[in-house]
Amino acid sequence: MTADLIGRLREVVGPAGVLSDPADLAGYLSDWRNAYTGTAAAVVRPGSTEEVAGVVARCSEAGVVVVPQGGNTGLCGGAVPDSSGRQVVLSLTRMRRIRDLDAANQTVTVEAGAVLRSVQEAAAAAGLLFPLSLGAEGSCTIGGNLATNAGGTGVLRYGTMRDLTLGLEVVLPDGRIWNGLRGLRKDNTGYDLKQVFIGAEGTLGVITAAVLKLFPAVRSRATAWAALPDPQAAVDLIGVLRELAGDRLTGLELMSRRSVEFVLRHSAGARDPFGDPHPWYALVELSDTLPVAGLDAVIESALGEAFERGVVLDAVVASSSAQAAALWGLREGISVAQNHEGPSLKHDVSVPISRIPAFVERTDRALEAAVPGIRIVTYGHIGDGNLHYNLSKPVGGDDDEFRARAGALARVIYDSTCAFDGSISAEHGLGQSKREIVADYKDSHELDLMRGLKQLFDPRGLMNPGKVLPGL
Ligand code: FAD
Ligand code: 2HG
Ligand code: ZN
Repeated sequence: MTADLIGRLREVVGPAGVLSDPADLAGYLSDWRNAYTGTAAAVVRPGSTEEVAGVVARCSEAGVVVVPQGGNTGLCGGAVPDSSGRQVVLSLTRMRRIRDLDAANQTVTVEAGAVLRSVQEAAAAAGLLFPLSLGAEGSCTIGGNLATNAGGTGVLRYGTMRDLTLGLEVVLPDGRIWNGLRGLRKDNTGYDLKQVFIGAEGTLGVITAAVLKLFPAVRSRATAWAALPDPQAAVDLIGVLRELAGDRLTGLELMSRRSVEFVLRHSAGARDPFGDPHPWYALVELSDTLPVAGLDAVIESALGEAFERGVVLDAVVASSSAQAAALWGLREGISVAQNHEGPSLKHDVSVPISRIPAFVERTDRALEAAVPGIRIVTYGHIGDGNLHYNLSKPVGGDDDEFRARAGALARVIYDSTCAFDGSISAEHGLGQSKREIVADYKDSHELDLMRGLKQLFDPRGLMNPGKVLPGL
């Protein structure tokens, strides 16, 4: 049956578009962290929407599961097939065209396999901005960004992928093509179907193209690194910056000392901006679409005010774009640096910003009681109330022993998140990693409606099943 299907897929995409030799498949079968590995009957690489539709239709006829995959940078195993060897990975990476850039409408229409950075560059070449920005932007794709409703470091000002999308083109689980590529900022003709596919992690259909919003280019920017005594100071800093810099506040990231220490230890050329260590750090970015002189003065005076109020212990303002990039390197380097310290248990949570200090205090206390010496690596997009509450084993600890505690430690963090009215996945999604546990933290009516949606869109359960919710 598999050989027969592979033959039919080759008719759709040509012989080079179907990989079935195990040596060619390896890169598609494990995730970025090597936390999830599966096997597949084949990897198919279509070059057009019609080819995607042909592949999905052939798989549907054969009753074979399709696992959509973009840049494979996802952090919860959503793009990795199971271990049956019967699933087909559908890689979108050949579909990377910018179909249209409409400067007057401030929109760009791109194919799902376009790498995020290439879309940012296309916008910049037209004197405009596509504002989604994240550490994996050199390899993640627009389709993956949409399917995970990616966030990143510009959400404070521009929102998540949901907020940046006007239209979608989707191949439905039976192979039909839905053309919803509308570039409209106003469209009240019933249910907003594109939003159902965004954040669905490839479980309802394959996104093949999107119309995305563009914005005026940024013409001035100021970046600073501040030392803070505790998370309460970070919350207070948001208040000071909102008061004194208004909408120019574009980015606000929080990092614990341990997160930064990992980067200083493992990233060549990384330097501590201060002589002495401090418990917490904030990375602040202001930007303006006008070439305003004096944005540095705004950030300096806001941080000066924060210093006066006892919120900031020390601060440095970047005096060149190279220095600003070095500060961002300290922040963006944390994921990679943590991988050098053994297994990185990832938890990507959000709570209301005002409750972050109490949340961190309670969660840290509970984690330290559960595993004495555990290394808590807390950092993230505090301006969005989103923290990456990652864990590394105690110094000298055993990798497997630590991995065996993963489920119990996740519960410690999620119970605390729930007690503070938060979400157990702020930006990375559920994928395989949280598909079982989510049922304990989400309203049962909400889960029922989600199951109903899955049943409606994919009654035969052939589109990336077992991601998001179990058994679907
Ligand atoms: P993949 O990993 O290939 O897939 C992710 C999910 O989307 C899977 O469920 C897959 O089935 C589905 N999918 C992919 N393409 C399609 C498609 N065309 N149609 C339907 N479903 C599809 N995420 C953030 O939100 N914010 C961050 O700041 C951030 N920083 C990161 C930093 C690093 C160093 C790394 C490694 C990851 C980071 N991520 C972040 C996570 C990841 O980059 C994002 O989730 C990204 O959006 C995934 O894109 P991708 O193309 O790699 O998707
Ligand atoms: C980030 O903000 C990403 O750096 C990745 O969302 C977080 O690796 C992580 O846990
Ligand atoms: Zn993040």
